[in-house]
Amino acid sequence: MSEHKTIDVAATQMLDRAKEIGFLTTFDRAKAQEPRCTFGNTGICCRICLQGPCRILPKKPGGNKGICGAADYTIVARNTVRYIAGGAAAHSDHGRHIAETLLHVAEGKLHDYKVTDPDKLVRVAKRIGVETEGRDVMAITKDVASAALAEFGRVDETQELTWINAYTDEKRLDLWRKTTIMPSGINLSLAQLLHQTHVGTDSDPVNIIFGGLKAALCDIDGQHLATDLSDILFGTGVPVVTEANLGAIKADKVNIALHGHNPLLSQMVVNAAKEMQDEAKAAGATGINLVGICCTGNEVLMREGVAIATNFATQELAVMTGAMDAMVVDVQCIMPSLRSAAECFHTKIVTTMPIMKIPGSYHFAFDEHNAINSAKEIIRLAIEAYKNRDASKVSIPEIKNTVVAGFSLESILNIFGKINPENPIRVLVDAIEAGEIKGIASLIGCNNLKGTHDQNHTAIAIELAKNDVFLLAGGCSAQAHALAGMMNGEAVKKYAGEGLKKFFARLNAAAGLTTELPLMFHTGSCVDYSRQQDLVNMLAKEMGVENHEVPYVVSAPEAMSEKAVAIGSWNVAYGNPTHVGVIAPTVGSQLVNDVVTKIAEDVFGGFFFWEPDALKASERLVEIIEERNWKNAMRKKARDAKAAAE
Ligand code: NFS
Ligand code: SF4
Repeated sequence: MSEHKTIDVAATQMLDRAKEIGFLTTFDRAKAQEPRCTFGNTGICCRICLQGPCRILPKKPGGNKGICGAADYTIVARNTVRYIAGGAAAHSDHGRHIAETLLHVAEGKLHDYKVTDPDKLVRVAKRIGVETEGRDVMAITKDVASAALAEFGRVDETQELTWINAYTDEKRLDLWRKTTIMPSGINLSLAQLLHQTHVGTDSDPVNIIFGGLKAALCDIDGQHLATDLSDILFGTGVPVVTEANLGAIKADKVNIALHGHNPLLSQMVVNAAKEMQDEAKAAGATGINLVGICCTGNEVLMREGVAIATNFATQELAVMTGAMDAMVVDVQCIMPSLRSAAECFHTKIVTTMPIMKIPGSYHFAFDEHNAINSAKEIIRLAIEAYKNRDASKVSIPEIKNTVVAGFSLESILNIFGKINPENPIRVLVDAIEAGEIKGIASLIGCNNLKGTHDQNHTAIAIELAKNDVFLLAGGCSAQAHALAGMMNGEAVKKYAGEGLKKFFARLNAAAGLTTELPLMFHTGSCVDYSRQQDLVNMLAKEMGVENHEVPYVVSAPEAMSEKAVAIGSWNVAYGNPTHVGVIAPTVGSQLVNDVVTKIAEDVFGGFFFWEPDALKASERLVEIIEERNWKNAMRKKARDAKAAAE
């Protein structure tokens, strides 16, 4: 644990507050975990069967293997891919929930949801091979939702997942087929992976990793359909201006934080809040103020411009303001400690999903059949809690920054289309080929208190921008930039290199927005990273190169969750160099570590690298981009020379 807890000034103020009232936050708990156990830290502790834990003790006779004989490479590989299984399960189950809801909309069973973006519905339908000509919206919706649900239960191994097939180029698909990582069904691959890693099943580390990559492709499949169907249900993001940081919490309003990942409920709360301002006024407040935390926050930011309160590591600190009346949570990345934080104040923590409860907190079973009323009930709980708010305990840091967000792939292409209407993606390719920008980076992932909160997110963004790298961002990483005041036009002036500045000047002149474009384009929540990959796929096609030749890199400076491992893994399978800012628990086996950091590149063109130092990581990311550009230039030269000779 580093000496400085966070770079966020508002969070620092709230940490002082927590200290005053004697509340131990996640930052204190992170410290309490030091020193870490080396076995666990490097991945060589196995608890897969009840004979364990078995630890690798190389020098002890009989200790260099587990009791069953599993070597370090088997143990490390198994542990790693089980993270992927957990992450892919979380993402795809989120997608399944959305798909089920969309199907029920098509069947006329739900009244509070509708198809908000029929154009996207048609685009998705065409892409996945659903007939659209002359059919009505609900018939198409039903087929699209059914196709999504079919991804989960498919057991015929001669078939393949629909979504990744529809969005990935044939060469990459063939590579996945050849390496046996092409999945047929999501549930099947995840069950198989748990089977494969059961005691006494697979001990071949490479085979285990390929099983893990298969699950990782299920992750992107589940992610992609979650994004597509959420856009269909709630609308596809367009640029919005809002604000971020704890200063977005308002002393005179009923404050409700939307936290977790699933937009099904949070979108309803947004809709209901619009109608319920008077109820809040009747209770003495000036209205209802919604703020977002983690990826539920990103969902409602993208579509509704809801302000960001904070990101993962600092979620408890939103309660410390004393002005948070309710925190409505759904699934994933919600700290169980929120309830004890809430006990120091009047805050109501409201859990809403059957698989996510916190002992002692308030559970309100959210019912999609009665969604708006459910949302209203939840808002009423917040209004009731507001009446119990102790004004003497309110202390909101006066810190907030302007944020420009809402960059779905559609809205990015729409902006490029203002410059080149026939071929929007060409704008990015031209900028790369002219050397105006070097390439593209996605800044993604979580918070991880093995380092200083948000420090490396922002430091890497600054370095890459300085080097003329065009930035996309999502998840808690995007929130880190937003909290720090870097997701706006001012940040372009402050941090962008000369080429990137020129690129932005052209975009701003053409875009016709009422605001300047931000330093990084926020594509949404972590479940939305298919937006990034779709863009890269388009780039590859337009540049006439393969996926792994695009000057594109990914950085997750504070990766934490199992979902992050799954995301990183499919990025590698797609050919993307992927930086992780924490040392991964693969280092306990030289062999496994070499496979994911070196051999992966020979097979897929993508690879992982671990680098906790922001400057070193940035240097390497820029080098990788430059190397790809150089190789592309060489290939072009060779092609031109050949053409001239013919
Ligand atoms: Ni992603 Fe978003 Fe945040 Fe990490 Fe958690 S909220 S889905 S997992 S911590 S970025
Ligand atoms: Fe030990 Fe093998 Fe059981 Fe793992 S699977 S806990 S290495 S006996």
